[in-house]
Amino acid sequence: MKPSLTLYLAAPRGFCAGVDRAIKIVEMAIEKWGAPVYVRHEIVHNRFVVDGLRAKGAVFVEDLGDCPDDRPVIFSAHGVPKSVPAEAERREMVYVDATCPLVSKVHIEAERHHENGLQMVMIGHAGHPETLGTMGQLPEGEVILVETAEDVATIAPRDPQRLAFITQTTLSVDDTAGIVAALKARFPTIIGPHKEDICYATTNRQEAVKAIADRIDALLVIGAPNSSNSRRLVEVGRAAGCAHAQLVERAADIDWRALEGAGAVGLTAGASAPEVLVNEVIDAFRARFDVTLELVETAREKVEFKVPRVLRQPA
Ligand code: 2E6
Ligand code: F3S
Repeated sequence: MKPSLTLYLAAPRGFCAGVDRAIKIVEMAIEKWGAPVYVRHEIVHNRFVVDGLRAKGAVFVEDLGDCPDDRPVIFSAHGVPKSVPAEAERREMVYVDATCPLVSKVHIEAERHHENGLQMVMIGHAGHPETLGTMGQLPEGEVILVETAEDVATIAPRDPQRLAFITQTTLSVDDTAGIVAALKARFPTIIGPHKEDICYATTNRQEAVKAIADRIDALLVIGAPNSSNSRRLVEVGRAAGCAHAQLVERAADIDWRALEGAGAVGLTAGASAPEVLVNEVIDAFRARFDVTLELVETAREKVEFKVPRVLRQPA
């Protein structure tokens, strides 16, 4: 007899509209131009997605310098510094920008504030491609990065009266509120978005985790170690009181020993994790437990983004 276990499945989970669009862009580019199509950086942070596209003819590189001039190149969903399309244009390359429109919105915000003479503070994670891309919209020194509320005390803006802030789209909603409060306390005239620039998908996936956190003994988040939004889901689960929260890329990564004696487990997936991996994990649970599946839905998402026009036209 298998032990009983309730699996609380969070909704929304998994692919967001920006990820869906970015993957379609690569697939449609291969259909239109044939293989190989180059992709600068993982199109989204998921090995399974990247391997699938590679099998169809995508070639993933970190640097535009590794792409030939005469093949199309796609820029990943996380966005790129301005220098990247500038170089592609200089080399007369065919390129398609798969930057999520909600990241592009932040780029535009930064440019607008810069045109108004404000220096920017960006709340984000150092070295993350989205942060590099967003900071790279403005000249060097125009964007100051802060990662924590403690960082706010240490920055030295040019004119503390003329500042605006922007954020990465995949941050923890609660941690960011603390950083924004610290910025507003130190720089009372700072201008920013209504709350922050965290996207709808990040917000909804964190809310769904909070809704299951007090019913579960453990939380599993399907996502990659380099996926910011997925890692934030693990942190949100822990902050909501779920001591045992694991990030797993797929079923084979599950630490079953840590789940011994668990009667209720929560399951969610980051915005770049495909639903096939969720099903794989559910099947792995069914092989070991007598599973009762409970869907906990905290929001319904209807956001869709169109692919760029160049891919909607015949070759
Ligand atoms: C682009 C922008 C935001 O690491 P991160 O969470 O940013 O990226 P992915 O690829 O895991 O998630 C989708 C995404 C793309 N999020
Ligand atoms: Fe875009 Fe948010 Fe997804 S910024 S790629 S909708 S996680």
